[in-house]
Amino acid sequence: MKTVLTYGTFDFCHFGHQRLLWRAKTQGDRLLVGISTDKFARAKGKIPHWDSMKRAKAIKALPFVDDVFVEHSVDQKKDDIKRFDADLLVMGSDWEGKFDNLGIETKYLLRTPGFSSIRLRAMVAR
Ligand code: C2G
Repeated sequence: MKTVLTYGTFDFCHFGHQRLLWRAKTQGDRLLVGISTDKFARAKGKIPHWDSMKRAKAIKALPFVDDVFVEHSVDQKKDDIKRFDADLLVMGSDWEGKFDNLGIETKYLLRTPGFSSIRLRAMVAR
């Protein structure tokens, strides 16, 4: 059973997020997704339109996501890798090189152009 981990805010759960998650799932048998808390999202400079409960439910509802868990900090990955006995970490290319040397393989998949939570938030705010 190959377990894949990934993490994110996933505000609006848009196509770019879904495409990352779908590609991550194809890399293994089980995909577990860390959903940033509202507090951690703010620490990353984001003000999610959807709160963490809604963001987690939207991601959990995707058929290629096996489960979600809480991401409180960018530094919890080593503990999560042990907790879930993970084999692979997958992140979008905007994180290229940021999560190497965690003791498991890390793959960075190209971001999907044209989809951004920031732009969606601006559209909703009008
Ligand atoms: N993503 C993508 N294409 C987009 C937008 C996002 O592939 N058009 C990917 C990002 O690269 C990331 C994932 O989707 O791997 C989630 O995106 P965000 O919610 O923006 O993630 P972020 O807030 O950067 O949180 O510890 C890691 C952080 O929690 C990642």
